Order: sequence, then structure tokens, then C-alpha cells
Amino acid sequence: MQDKDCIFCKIASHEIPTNVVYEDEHVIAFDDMEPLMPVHTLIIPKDHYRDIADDVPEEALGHVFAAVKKVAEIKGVREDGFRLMVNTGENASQSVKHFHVHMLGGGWMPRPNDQDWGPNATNAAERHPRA
Ligand code: DGP
Repeated sequence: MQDKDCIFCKIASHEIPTNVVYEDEHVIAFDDMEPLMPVHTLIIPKDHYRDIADDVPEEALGHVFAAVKKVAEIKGVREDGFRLMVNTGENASQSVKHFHVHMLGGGWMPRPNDQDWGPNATNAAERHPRA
């Protein structure tokens, strides 16, 4: 299933060209256009699901996560490590409503509880004294 208005569906069908890192029958991976790290690749199912909580069949979840190791090897982050991130819905600031997994790597990243999670974070008093 595709959504004709979805940018990631257009990437999956090659209607919009992009920097393809890996592709198989079910999945396509491509570099994020706004990289947060030296390696920042998105892995998506070719079928359209709004997010990971959108009744994604187990097979589709399996295809996406089975691609992780392959993409990590292609991007050269398998040995040193990487982080996966799946923004889901409003509170996670998901901007593209097509389920995708971010792979971040190419350098050290702090653990999430060392990061600044904004004014609603449990550590907001130290980080955002006026929030
Ligand atoms: P998220 O906030 O989790 O929905 O992240 C969506 C990411 O998708 C964001 O980091 C930017 C990236 N992105 C959005 N549109 C495009 C596009 O057309 N091409 C590429 N390569 N990346 C895109």
C-alpha cells in the first residue's frame, strides 16, 4: 500500500530520487537530508504505515529490523556502534508520517539521559531554569 501524498512513499517507489544505501523487495534505506550525525540513515518499509504503532504487520517490522545489520555494515558503523531512533507521534516530534527507523552513528553520542530533552524533561529545572 502506498499513500500518493507521502514523501517517503515517493522515495520508496523512486518517484523522487535519493541517495539509496540499501534496498530489497520490502525495505529501502537512504541518507537523511538533515543529518544529525556523520552517519544518519533512514530505514523504511516500502508499504505505507503512519508510524510503528499503526498496526504494522510483524513481517514488515521484521523486514525493517532485519535490514539494520546490513545497513550498519554498508555504512561502516557495525563495529563501533550506532543508535536507532523511532520517533512516533506528536510528543516525539515525528515529522514524516511514514514509519521509519533512524540509524545514527559515526561518532560517540551521549546516553539519552545526558541529553537536553527540552522543557518537559525530568532534568528541565537544571537545563531550563526559566521554563
Ligand atoms: P522524523 O522527525 O523522525 O519524522 O524524521 C524525519 C526525517 O526525514 C528528518 O530527519 C528529515 C528526513 N527527511 C524528510 N524529508 C526527506 C526527504 O525528502 N529526503 C530525505 N533524504 N530525508 C528526508
